[in-house]
Amino acid sequence: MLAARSLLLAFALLLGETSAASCAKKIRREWRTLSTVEKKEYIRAVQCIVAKPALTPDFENSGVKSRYDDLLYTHIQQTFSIHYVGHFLAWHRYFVSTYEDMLRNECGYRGAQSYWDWTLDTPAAKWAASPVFDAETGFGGNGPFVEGDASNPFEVPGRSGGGCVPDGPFAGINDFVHLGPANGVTYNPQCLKRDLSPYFAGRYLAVNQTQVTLAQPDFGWFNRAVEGGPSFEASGLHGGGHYGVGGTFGQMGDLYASPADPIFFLHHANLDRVWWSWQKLDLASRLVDISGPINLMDYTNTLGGNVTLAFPLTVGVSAPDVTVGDVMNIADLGYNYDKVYTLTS
Ligand SMILES: *[C@@H]1O[C@H](CO)[C@@H](O)[C@H](O)[C@H]1NC(C)=O
Ligand SMILES: *[C@@H]1O[C@H](CO)[C@@H](O)[C@H](O)[C@H]1NC(C)=O
Ligand SMILES: [Cu+2]
Repeated sequence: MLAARSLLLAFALLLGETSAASCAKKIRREWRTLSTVEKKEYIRAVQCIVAKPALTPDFENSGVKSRYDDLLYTHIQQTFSIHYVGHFLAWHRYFVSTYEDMLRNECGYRGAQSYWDWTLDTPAAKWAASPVFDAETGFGGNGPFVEGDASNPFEVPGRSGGGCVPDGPFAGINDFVHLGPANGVTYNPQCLKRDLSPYFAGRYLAVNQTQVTLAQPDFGWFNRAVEGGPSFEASGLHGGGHYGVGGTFGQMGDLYASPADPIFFLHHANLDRVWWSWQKLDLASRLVDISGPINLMDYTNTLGGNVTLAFPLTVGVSAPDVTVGDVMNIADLGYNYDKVYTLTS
């Protein structure tokens, strides 16, 4: 009798906990603070999304094979309308949140999207040893060195790899990536490649760069600090992560096809966290502060006006269309961060 009662009690507690957990806000945490079990569970969910059939309607020789490709495809298709524009951060916030929901709703993942605080992996000498690149509890590491060409304008300074990722959960899969490079959307099987640049990461992802970014007075300047300019020299935090991981030959260095590397989502979660950190410095006004070009790099508004809260965002087949205003507050997207950056001086 006693045993039966305590069993019932245990069951009631379990039920209570389950329903509380499913409506509680998702708390995003830094990759290295997850337990080994949590890391493996995240990777399992990524592999599940990579294996699920696509929802994008089929087209001639389509490379869009999986739910993962649905997201990669919409990013490729929209490349020049979602970068170097006022809604860059808003679009990528919604994109990462959509991925987080897919991992949870379609693959049974119970955690939140994880972020990668790359400041912890600088200076340059520490970069390649980041826990994110761990073969057992991360995403695998650098590819073997591939000779470059110093006269190539896309030769990323300090690049050190370029070949297929040799270890970790995505190694040895010759068709891990189906789309790209660049704007290619027909089936093109490729391995996952990395071309780490410790130099680049050390220069653009250290705490000093985060501080310069957080110190910007309004959204327009903040956004430009995050995105940087179109040259390696003018990079900001965004380029720091992309070229620090992808270099010249890795998918992360490809403006179109960068979401092909699952690390993309941890990098962009941290950029989102930088934005949220900046918003929290003056939340009431920064929940509605948005500006910046509608057209690529039209910072002087000669081709069009500024992006507003009413500006539409789409991530294709994976989630409903929304507006910039719908994603200004991360509470409305059902997640939060365990920690934010603070402005130290
Ligand atoms: C931050 O520090 C790095 C490494 O010393 C340096 O290369 C970079 O220029 C600095 N950036 C800023 C914005 O001060
Ligand atoms: C766009 O927004 C910026 C920053 O708020 C402002 O300086 C600029 O005048 C605006 N441009 C137009 C065309 O309204
Ligand atoms: Cu992007």
